[in-house]
Amino acid sequence: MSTLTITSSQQAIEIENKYGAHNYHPLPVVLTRGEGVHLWDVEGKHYYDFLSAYSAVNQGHCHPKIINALVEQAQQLTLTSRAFYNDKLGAAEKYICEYFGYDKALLMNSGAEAVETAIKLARKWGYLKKGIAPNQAEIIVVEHNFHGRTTGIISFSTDPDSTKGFGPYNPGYKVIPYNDTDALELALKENPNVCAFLVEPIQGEAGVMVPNDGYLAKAHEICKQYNVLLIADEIQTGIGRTGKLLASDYDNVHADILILGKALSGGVLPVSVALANDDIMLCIQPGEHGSTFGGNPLAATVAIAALEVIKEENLTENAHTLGHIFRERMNQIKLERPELVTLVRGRGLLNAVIISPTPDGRTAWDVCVKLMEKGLLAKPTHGDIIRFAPPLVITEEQLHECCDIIEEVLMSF
Ligand code: IF1
Repeated sequence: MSTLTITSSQQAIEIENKYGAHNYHPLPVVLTRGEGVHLWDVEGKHYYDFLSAYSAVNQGHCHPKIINALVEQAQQLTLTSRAFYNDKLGAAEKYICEYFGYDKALLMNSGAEAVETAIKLARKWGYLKKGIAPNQAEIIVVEHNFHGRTTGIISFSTDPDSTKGFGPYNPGYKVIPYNDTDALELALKENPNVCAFLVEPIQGEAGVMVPNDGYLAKAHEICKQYNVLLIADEIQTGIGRTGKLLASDYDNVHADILILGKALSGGVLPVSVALANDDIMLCIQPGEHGSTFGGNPLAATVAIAALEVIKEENLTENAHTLGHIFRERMNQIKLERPELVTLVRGRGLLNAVIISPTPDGRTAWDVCVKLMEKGLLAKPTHGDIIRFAPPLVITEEQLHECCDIIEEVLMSF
């Protein structure tokens, strides 16, 4: 059985179509190399990356410092399981805890695993510390949430594509509107069994839904009033993406449980983490939770390097500054084409542009295909929304070049 060498994009697409599950509908581009904000396809065509693998590549593709850390550790020790200690996990836990201001870290792999970990921590805390009766703990979530794709997590999704045909669903969740603290207060007032409120400080998949200033702060106040934990899912919004280290920082909120993933490794391998203080984290005792690869020395080493890059290269500040420039440029286009570009929103370099279908039925997907032809990669979501999220290493000059491409394409619709 010979190993396959891909020599053309068409060949790659056909092979994937034949042998791969059809759980995605990718843009027809086959990438083979990435560096910083740059991507190249199999035919050598260059693209600017404006998705960053859904904000996993904040540090830019194949960042040399992160790759060097990966390669060096990979030649020394990659996995011990947690049956034994290793010399890298503690260092990473300490670094991450001090970086974000928590007592303890529980490292996992995918974002969904860290979300499930946070749910288990909150429930355990609810039983042991809040005195909720066994198996009665409830968690409040919001409409249009996205927290991952496990059967547990989709149990509280409001997106039919994420839930249809995957039942039965787990009990123990109540959905309220996003950006509505009255609804949250009512939910907590009427139900003493609520252990936590799980929310994205800015909703990514829903289309970069930015809540009112002060929403998260008010929500946290209400949670404290009713002895309920605030769980912030910053897997997509965290680690500099929105122009602050965390999107929660816009409201000066320090969540009781903080969930990170994606850019925690700079897109090099899956690393995620749930962070909490001792009164919550120590509710889970030895043998009650874990994972084969969670906290492996390779992931631990890469996570430290990925977080060092964010600080050393001032990527959070860059995202804040360039985010304003990007939205200004997009709003210029909106002024000229209000019937096509109906809304621009976002924070830092997590932005979305809402595209109305053209009279001849062309949609955000068609815009993204044209952008791809012009050398810029972005992905539509929910039909009419294009998320624009380049790596945070993008320069002002590159940003303007990319805005020129977006402008040229939108003005041609
Ligand atoms: C897909 C979406 C983005 C996330 C937040 C948890 C997770 C994610 C806020 C789970 C993951 C990814 C999943 C990926 C596409 C992408 C995505 F479109 F699905 F919703 F970014 F918006 N919390 N988001 O954004 O983390 O288990 O994937 O590591 O499933 O298609 P994961």
